[in-house]
Amino acid sequence: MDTPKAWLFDLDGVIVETADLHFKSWKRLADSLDIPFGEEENQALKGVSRRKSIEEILALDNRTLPEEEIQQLMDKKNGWYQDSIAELTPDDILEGIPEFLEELQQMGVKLGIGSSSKNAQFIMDYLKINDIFEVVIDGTKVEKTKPNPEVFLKGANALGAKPSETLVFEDAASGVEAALAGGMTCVGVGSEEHLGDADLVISTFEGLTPQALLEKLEHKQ
Ligand code: B16
Ligand code: MG
Repeated sequence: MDTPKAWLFDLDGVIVETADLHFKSWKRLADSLDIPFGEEENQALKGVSRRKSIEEILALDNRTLPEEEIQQLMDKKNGWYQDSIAELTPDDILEGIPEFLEELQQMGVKLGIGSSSKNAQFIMDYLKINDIFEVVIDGTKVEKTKPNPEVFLKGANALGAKPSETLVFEDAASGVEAALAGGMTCVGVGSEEHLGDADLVISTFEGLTPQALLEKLEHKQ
């Protein structure tokens, strides 16, 4: 394929392994509510907003709670989660990502973040990656969570690219769905089992160059 003009990266699970930190905090909350919750149930929470996540957890046990209690539970989970991300350092950036981003910078393409998280800016500060990305669209800037394409459409637009000129990297099925619904090409980062709808699935960025990735995509299309 032609070199995309805009390269949009999901944050949690693509740039840094915060997906596991989200899981641990949700698991702690679910345990406190006596709601059975494991890795498989957690898949449905990846990429979606905090609000949608708590709704999914309560639905596992057909629970309904007053709005005030829902807010308290979200705040509790976010407190635990914020404590865990405060430990992040640039060493936590996933294998191969620094090299991959450096090559993209040398190629002169546009780079952006498309995340559902309202904590994205904190995480980017801890990882010291603010200067790399021209545009950050996160959970504070969208109304509709993934799988709605809003986050990526806003990202592409802010980078001056059409959806067809944009490549998205995502670790969540909801995010892959969002990118495809927005008319973009999507690379899934993770397993074929969960991300099979993506145009291409990679398990890691380690040892991968942008050129090699584009060749892989070319063979798939
Ligand atoms: P917060 P991403 C998403 O980030 C996470 O994948 C998802 O698990 C989380 O619920 C969501 O952010 C909201 O996060 O509670 O920090 O606002 O993968 O889109 O970068
Ligand atoms: Mg993610």
